[in-house]
Amino acid sequence: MSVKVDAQFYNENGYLLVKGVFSPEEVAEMREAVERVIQKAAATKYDRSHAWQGDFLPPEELKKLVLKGFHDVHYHEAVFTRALSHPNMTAVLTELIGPNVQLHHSKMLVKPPERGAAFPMHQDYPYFPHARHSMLAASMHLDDSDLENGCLSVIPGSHKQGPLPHVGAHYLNHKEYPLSLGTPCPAQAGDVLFFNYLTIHGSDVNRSERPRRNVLFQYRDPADLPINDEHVNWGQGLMVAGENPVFKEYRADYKLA
Ligand SMILES: O=C(O)CCC(=O)C(=O)O
Repeated sequence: MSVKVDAQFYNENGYLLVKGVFSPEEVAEMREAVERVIQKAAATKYDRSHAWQGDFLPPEELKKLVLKGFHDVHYHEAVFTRALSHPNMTAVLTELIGPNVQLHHSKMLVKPPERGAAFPMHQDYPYFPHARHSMLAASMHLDDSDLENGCLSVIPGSHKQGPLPHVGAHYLNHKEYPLSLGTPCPAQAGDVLFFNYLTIHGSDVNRSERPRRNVLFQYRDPADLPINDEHVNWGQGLMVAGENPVFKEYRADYKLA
């Protein structure tokens, strides 16, 4: 299976939807793994909703919303390690980032039916700023997603504005950047939406009777160094393509809590 990559579109617009990166069998295996992570967490103190809080929705509505949002899923289930280094993924990543590609982190973002949380418009930059802005997200769809179940929306070309002020380094002023400003990116299970960490993006509440399960990987050029060692994890720096030219000069400073 080979995928079609329009790097010029990505460079101009800051995002690219690539169809059919994963087969229905691979998607089914990952859905099962997502369910296992949720079930395992349910038996621990880590089981809480990760729905974003703020002033972008009325408090009564926010209270009802749920996001199963666990980080570092590739340390829990090997199927995600295979996915993040899948030949179709690296085929796209090397076109968009360059020959050397390094994983930054992984997470799952599961919006349950009827009450799946929203993400107000934001850039990912403030969470893990880097010098050269090579960082991008690859959001892998495990369900068909559309506006009803809270698909991602992006503002095309917004990456060219550079870093913008976020409310408490969290999200953009929602009056200036309502979700309706975005271009919805409906996708099918197995498709991956790639977007730069400066591209403004967000997603609405899942009001449908279907789940919206996405798993997101962030990647960078290893020579694009972080401005500070925020958002690091113990195994950060897995190479998925090419070589790491700065291994001796830089390694994330991770301390066990
Ligand atoms: O999956 C989504 O709908 C949005 C996720 C997102 O924006 C993020 O994790 O930064």
